[in-house]
Amino acid sequence: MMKFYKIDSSQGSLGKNNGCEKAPDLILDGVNFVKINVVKNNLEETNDNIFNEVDEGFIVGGDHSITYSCFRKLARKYKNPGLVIFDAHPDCVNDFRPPCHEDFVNVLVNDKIVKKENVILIGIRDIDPIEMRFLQENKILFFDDKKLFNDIEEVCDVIMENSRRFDALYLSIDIDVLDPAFAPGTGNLSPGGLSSKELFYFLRRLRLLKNLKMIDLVEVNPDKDINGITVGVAKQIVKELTLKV
Ligand SMILES: [Mn+2]
Repeated sequence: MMKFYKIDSSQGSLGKNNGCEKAPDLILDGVNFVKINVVKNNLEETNDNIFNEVDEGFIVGGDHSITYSCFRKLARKYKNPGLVIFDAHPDCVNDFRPPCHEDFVNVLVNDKIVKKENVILIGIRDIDPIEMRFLQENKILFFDDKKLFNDIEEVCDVIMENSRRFDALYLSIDIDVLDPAFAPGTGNLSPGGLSSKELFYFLRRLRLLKNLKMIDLVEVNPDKDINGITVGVAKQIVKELTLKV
């Protein structure tokens, strides 16, 4: 049985996705979970609590800054962990401390918590020039919308091959990787994303990997949702990834 963790914090979104702290209760409705101790107005202490209380399993946020502390925990246990991220944004604008939802990839790489060759970004399409420079300088493997559009199966083959190299795989899903038509309830909408069906295709293959140890799902915002579409797709993502095969 997969263990579930709930992190109801939007502090790391810097006010850009207030309301996403309400998502875990809705997404994990009817599921047993461990509740991480979130300290109001204190991102640093919240991050420490996440690091101390979280372990292998499925973590539902919350904003994307939670990945920083969750991945750190995995990196403490394994020598060669990898980080596969589905996101419209590369989340590596600054080296901001404590890391927020726009910077955590930058901080994980700079602090060598993750090897730069062990990071894979999928679905990025809203990229700051600073971020593009960071990705290129560090030779981070990424699949933007153009590369994805060519042949999604071939892209998935490459991701699977790379992911098998890691002794532990962390899979992070920012709901904004989906096109806003499929997930309108989030803080930073970016047109031209994956369809739900395309994301499920990736997840159905990735879930087969034996080294998959930790998963997170972030940035779902019930306050910005329309007819529960986004919460609905988030619930389906949890189902797809926890189905016994
Ligand atoms: Mn993100």
